[in-house]
Amino acid sequence: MKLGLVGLPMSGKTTIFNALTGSTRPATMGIAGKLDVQVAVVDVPDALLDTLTAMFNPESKVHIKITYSDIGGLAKGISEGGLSGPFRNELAQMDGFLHVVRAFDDPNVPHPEETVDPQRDLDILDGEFLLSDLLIIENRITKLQEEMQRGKDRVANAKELELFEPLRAALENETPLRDVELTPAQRETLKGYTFLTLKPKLVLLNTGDEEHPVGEALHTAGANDAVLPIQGKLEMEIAQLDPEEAAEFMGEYGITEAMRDRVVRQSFDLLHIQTFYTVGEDECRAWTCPVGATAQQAAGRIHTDLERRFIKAEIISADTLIKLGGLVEAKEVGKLRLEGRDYVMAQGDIINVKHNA
Ligand SMILES: Nc1nc2c(ncn2[C@@H]2O[C@H](COP(=O)(O)OP(=O)(O)OP(=O)(O)O)[C@@H](O)[C@H]2O)c(=O)[nH]1
Ligand SMILES: [Mg+2]
Repeated sequence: MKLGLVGLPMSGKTTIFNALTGSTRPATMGIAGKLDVQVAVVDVPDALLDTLTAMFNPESKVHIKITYSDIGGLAKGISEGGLSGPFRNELAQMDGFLHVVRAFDDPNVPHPEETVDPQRDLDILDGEFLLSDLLIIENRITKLQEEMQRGKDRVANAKELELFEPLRAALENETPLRDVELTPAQRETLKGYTFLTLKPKLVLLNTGDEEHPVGEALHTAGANDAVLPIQGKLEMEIAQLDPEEAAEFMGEYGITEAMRDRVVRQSFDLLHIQTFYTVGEDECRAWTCPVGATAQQAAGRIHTDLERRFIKAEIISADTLIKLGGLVEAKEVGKLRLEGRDYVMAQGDIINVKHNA
């Protein structure tokens, strides 16, 4: 899973990147318009996986991984005439955005817009993404109309135009594409375009050391945006402590859950994905699958062969297995279920795929 940190200059992207990844990247001032990317891959902390590993004592333990990219260089006006290729390519690779918005005031930290106004800043960057998508749609519509006039692919082109016209109208009304209702077939057509406003977005409101109630800082966000208030600098300091010190520090500041864990949880929700496990003496591993995925589709996440040759799957929830103490015990009391290909996976299921040779 790839998450991109975006935001206006000096909003705290690099600080939060360090907090999320435990990196110690210096907070140097980026240059507006110059793409600057730093990447780190981190294991998703997972208490259930830890317990399963303690039970099975396998040779290896594999966490779900998240790739965080600190994407510097976005700024006001950058989409005029279209976002440049390197920016779009970078942004297009992301599964979702963590949009950092500055709510902290600090006389030592210059603000590109002079004053602190989180709602304005959120709207500025959202506007840039809307404009960038709009330009792509307008170009496409022009091209489709030209082709139709020449009599090329009339039916297919008419269908695409039918899809794109309302999308253009939505963007002109400042509605991101993620808020437009689309059929699965339409989503499929749009996949090739990597529209930025179609990607899930979590707003990280960087409040600094003070409390800024979300409702006060962001009055129009919230209708469709998920917002997480965080104390960027403090979280970066916590990420650099050892676990014991970190717990003590968090206690002092009344922080009950580290930002890293909150961001992961909310990102999973936003991307509609969930966790499942495979266990054994060789390996205990956490995987992701879309919410609603069937057992056969989950098998495909492990290996395409397992999906093709799928017969049945043994399923038990990790919680139940841990309570019962092991697979043998679970089998004895009939809790290890045999499920067919259409079984819908639940969060925290353990799967053992039975397949054709
Ligand atoms: N007071 C205060 N300062 C912060 C906080 N978070 C970040 N800063 C400071 O704000 C400045 C900018 O932070 P960065 O994390 O570098 O911001 P950025 O968005 O990566 O900036 P660019 O890369 O230039 O776009 C740094 O001096 C940080 O120390 C915070 O929570 N409180
Ligand atoms: Mg930076």
